[in-house]
Amino acid sequence: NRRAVGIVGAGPAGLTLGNLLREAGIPCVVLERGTREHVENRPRAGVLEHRAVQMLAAHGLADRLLQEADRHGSCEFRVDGVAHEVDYATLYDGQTHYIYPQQEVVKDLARHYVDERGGDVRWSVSDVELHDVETPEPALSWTNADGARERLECSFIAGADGFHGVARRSIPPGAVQEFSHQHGIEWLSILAEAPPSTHKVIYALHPDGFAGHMLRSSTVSRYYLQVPVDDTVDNWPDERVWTELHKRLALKDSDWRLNEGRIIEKRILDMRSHVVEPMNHGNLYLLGDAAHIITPVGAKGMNLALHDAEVLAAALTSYHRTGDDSGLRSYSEVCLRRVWRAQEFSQWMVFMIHRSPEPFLSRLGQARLEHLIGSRSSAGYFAQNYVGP
Ligand code: FAS
Repeated sequence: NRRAVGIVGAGPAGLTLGNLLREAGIPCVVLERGTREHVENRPRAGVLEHRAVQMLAAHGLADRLLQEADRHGSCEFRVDGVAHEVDYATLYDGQTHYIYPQQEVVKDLARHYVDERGGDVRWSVSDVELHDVETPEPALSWTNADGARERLECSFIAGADGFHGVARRSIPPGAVQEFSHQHGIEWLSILAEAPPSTHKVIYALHPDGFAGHMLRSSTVSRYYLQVPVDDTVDNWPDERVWTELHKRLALKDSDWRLNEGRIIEKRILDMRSHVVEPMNHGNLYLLGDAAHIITPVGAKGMNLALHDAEVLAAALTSYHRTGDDSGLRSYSEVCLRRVWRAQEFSQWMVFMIHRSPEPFLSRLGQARLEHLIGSRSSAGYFAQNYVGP
């Protein structure tokens, strides 16, 4: 029997790749350390780029998303209590963002892959190991949910197991270059059962720091608060969170109010970027967070994962069908071009919406924001990168 593509990780990257390979008739098996219930209920990202939705729809994976997702064409920069709206859809051929929680994307991907296409996922595995990735006969071994050791002879291995996964760590030191950058910013990420307070994303700049009002659904909202580097969640009881959010998001001369609700998640996000080059080693291909980490500022993480999966699926399909390996040889270069562009945009945003501890840099960031608000060409650059090149 034909060797299968072994996919480690059932997040957006792994399940998209599984669906696309399954659709192309290529045997694949997904290994996931969590339960299906766990991965389908893990709140993370919430914004999908226009092109990512087009890709999912082209493969029959966006049915519920297209029915339920909100579409956003503008966002607001609130500077010292004054609102400035940027209508990025108008500036970018009417393309919009889709607001749809990541766990709903994963739920849909699992439904299509497992329930509708008979795809093979091994849930609740542990001790996954990669073998012989530098040979034409790589393999995966793991301990299954019943405690028995299993092995799969693979044609290729796809490492879609996130930043803390096993795939990247299986690459011998020195075989890839790792770029890492700490942005020197820390966010408190908050998820609350509160209906959106506006129907757009708000980036608020206040003398005491940045605050973000994101959206996830009609009943749940995500917020971000810039906190001192090395701060901890323990310093942020719910009451203090709401006081700070009300203060930083306040709008001058307006009766606008921030909705409150039960806080269901608080976590510290250290704003860092990380990129592995190349994104493959032998017959191991990394995709999604296993290959790159980006700050949530530009809402790029999940979108990059979906793009990697699309490129890798096309390359593997072409190779399995015709033996043409050009897509596999160019995989890393094609993905990294988009990854670095997203990193550059994310850095541009981080610098613009945070007050730097260094006054000179703070003023530069402010000048950048004033240019964005006042200039159509700068807003065009923002729109093109924000909605997704
Ligand atoms: P994932 O991490 O989603 O999936 C990897 C999968 O591999 C997981 O299911 C994991 O259980 C499994 N796995 C790991 N190790 C394994 C092993 N050894 N064996 C088997 N399975 C293993 N991005 C945004 O754009 N906007 C946001 O607002 C945003 N918020 C975020 C908040 C948090 C708290 C986090 C952690 C990330 C956030 N992100 C955000 C980024 C996030 O959305 C990622 O970009 C996205 O999950 C990437 O998808 P995958 O590459 O599939 O990785």
